[in-house]
Amino acid sequence: MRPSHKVYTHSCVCGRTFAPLIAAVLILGFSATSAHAGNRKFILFTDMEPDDRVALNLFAGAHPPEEVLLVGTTVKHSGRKKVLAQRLLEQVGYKGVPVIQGQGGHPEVYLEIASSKAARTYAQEGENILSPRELQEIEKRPYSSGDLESAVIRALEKNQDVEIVMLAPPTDLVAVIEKRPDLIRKIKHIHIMGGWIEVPGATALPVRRTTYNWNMDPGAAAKLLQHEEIPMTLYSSHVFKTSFSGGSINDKNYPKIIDGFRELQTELPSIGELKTATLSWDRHIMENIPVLKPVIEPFAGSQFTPTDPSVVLGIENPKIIEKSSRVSIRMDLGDLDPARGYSVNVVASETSNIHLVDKVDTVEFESTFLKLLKRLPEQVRMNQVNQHGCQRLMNEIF
Ligand SMILES: [Ca+2]
Repeated sequence: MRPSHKVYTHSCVCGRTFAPLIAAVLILGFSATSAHAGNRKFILFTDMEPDDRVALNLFAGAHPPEEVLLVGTTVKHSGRKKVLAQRLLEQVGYKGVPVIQGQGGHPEVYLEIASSKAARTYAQEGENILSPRELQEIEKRPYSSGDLESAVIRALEKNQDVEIVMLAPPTDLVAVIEKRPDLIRKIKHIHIMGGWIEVPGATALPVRRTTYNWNMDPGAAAKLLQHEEIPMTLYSSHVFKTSFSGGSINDKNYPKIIDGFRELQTELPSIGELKTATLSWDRHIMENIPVLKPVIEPFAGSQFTPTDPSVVLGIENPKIIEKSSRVSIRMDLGDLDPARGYSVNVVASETSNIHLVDKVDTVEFESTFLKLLKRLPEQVRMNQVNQHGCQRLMNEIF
């Protein structure tokens, strides 16, 4: 019996009234999920952009809900992101997983960097997914909250060997680490998307400039990277430029993946709404960066970047990482190119526990992706059996 069973049965809201039924459902659910369920414990951080929707769907195809301690939303209107994340998680059978709002802010509080302007100013998140009235009501709520910081502290206090899946800027995690450095030992691994691209410099050597996740909170990113004692796997933007031509997954380069999504669109609401979210995002990018229109338009609504999904695929199958190296990374917060981002210095270091992914095996990437997509409907059904049987109480999880 997995340890998580104990936690799960203890936290049933409705256990007394429907105990025999719940017991039967749980047994069914657990025997069904045990084929590929371990007792891993994850905390996920998301900004709910379309590629995070892809990543969260894939994650739900690989992990039963009892492996997820909580999901935190961060960046910009993190309250709206919380509502959208809750909706998505319910659709994939993660209803009992707490979704907690983290740090955010109005777009103007973030640093003005030209390369991240389109993403910074995207305000139509949730259109055609939530009703205009719901969106209006949500808009009045606070953009930012300290709830996520407190929830992560409680989760780390009460658990060991926690794996962090960081699909967004590390603002809230770094706040936790600064306040409670004693909790660092509870973190087993950080799987993180962030990094830089390589741009031509004054000399023959390219200059590394930070990309969106780090540009949205450069201070937090710089601090996290100093914690070389924490095992991390870093998926940096520059790798995807070289491993994937054009940096996008679409009908032309990965038709089987896009077909896989098409097949699930009507069956799974989480995939149907992924298309809606992607279309809204693509339209915004085309309006704001007209030069990208010819590239985006042919695949509008049916494409995404492989970065955040790769973090989840790498957890499921480390073989997608063809090559990695131990590195020390220092961001120079005094050297900002307002068109791109901060300069980054990367050196090999045998004593650092930061593993930088140098190359993605695109064959493994595609086969793992397709495997998880294929598994998703059945795993969602199994997740739902668990979630109907038992809604976890937040206090008892933490
Ligand atoms: Ca993201």
